[in-house]
Amino acid sequence: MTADPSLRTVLVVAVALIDVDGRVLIAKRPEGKQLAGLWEFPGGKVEPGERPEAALIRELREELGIEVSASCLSPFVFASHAYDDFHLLMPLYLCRRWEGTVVAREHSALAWVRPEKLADYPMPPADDPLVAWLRDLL
Ligand code: 523
Repeated sequence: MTADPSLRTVLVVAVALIDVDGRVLIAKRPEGKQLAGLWEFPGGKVEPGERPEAALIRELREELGIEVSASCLSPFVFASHAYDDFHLLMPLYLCRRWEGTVVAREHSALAWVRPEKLADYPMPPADDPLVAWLRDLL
């Protein structure tokens, strides 16, 4: 598929938090937001002038109430998807260490899921291809 050059690009950062049992955290997008009801890798938009890792640390604090340090974030793969009105570019980071316990502050639900079970959860199209990459890695 060729990208439509007239679409603006939105940079979003996301993370696969991986617990000691190798399960991955996914979060359900709440009613009223775009793509409501789908399960995503948590994250959000990078603000102008913001470093991607700083954006992810901020989003994880706001959305899940956890503290992550930049040294614990390893870049893994890029997702790229043309939604109807913008093109999403989204690096996925891996993270195995954080402080605090995850709480759904902005999502309607959270789930810790074994990599081979991730495909059972409907996800935004940008996140879908990441599942196979994670399954191969974990
Ligand atoms: N996605 C997406 N997958 C994914 C995320 C975190 C986001 O496809 N794992 C899409 C969903 C939205 C756009 O990226 O169309 C922005 O994500 P959003 O709304 O979670 O970013 P926020 O929270 O920074 O945006 P505001 O609600 O506008 O503050």
